[in-house]
Amino acid sequence: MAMLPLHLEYVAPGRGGDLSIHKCGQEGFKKVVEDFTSSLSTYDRRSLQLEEKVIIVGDTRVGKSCLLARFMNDSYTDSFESTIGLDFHKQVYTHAGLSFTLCIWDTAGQERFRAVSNHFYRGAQACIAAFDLGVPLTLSHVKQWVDKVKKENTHPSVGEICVFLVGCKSDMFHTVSYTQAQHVAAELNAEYFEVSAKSGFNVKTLFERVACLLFERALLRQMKEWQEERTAKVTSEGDASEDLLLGNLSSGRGMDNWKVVKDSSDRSRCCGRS
Ligand SMILES: Nc1nc2c(ncn2[C@@H]2O[C@H](COP(=O)(O)OP(=O)(O)O)[C@@H](O)[C@H]2O)c(=O)[nH]1
Ligand SMILES: [Mg+2]
Repeated sequence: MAMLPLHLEYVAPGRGGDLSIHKCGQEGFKKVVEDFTSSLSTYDRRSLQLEEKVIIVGDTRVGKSCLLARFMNDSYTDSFESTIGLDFHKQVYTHAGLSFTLCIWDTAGQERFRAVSNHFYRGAQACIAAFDLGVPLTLSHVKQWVDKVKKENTHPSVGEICVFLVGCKSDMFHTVSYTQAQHVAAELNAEYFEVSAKSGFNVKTLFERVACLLFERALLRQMKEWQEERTAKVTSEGDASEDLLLGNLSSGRGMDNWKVVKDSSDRSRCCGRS
């Protein structure tokens, strides 16, 4: 029985590569998803919980909550008042009959470094490290935030966390240049996006990218579990279809085939939170 070739990993610009996880193009990835879903029973498909957690970190007032509000409600207000404590949203996508939940956590007013509870960081698969393009000091604090996120997610089963460096308020005068921010992004092995919650610039693109990467991650983990179960069961000669399925892995960068099915306010059962 062939072993699962899970050498797939997040390849960030700092490591000198294509941003895609795999190299075979979106068609190949679609085929993998379709083969995977068609191999599942209706019961398995319904019970499949593909879910990942992304957290937004960064200094206070850099624009984190406005960014999230723009993404979730397509709205913006200059005097955004967040509730004190952790804030939590989820976005559910479907793709090839599979449902995927992106859980997004915001610190909601607890940005003083020690005030954020460890519960906030744990289990995150991705981190949006935000800074204000008009306040260079907020960029210099980003590494501290990312280090903290990584420190709380060291379990080997979690894998390396995906980091997105995000320059907020791109509609305003920039005192941080694109080159400066790119330099920090490279140090962090992060992808860099400039966004504006006010105008909406790049907000959808950012979250789509996060969702695509985390969907792949969730799916690969599920497939690995699924294959391990099968490997344990099958005692006869290797199953050729498995090799074909896994040999075809590729990245889906865009969300063309995705559909948002709900912006749920149901806060139960998301990324372990109850
Ligand atoms: N011009 C501009 N101002 C923004 C933008 N996003 C946020 N702000 C301003 O920055 C303030 C702080 O934003 P907020 O999202 O609450 O920051 P947080 O503390 O990081 O969550 C807001 O009240 C807005 O006045 C943006 O995209 N453009
Ligand atoms: Mg906030």
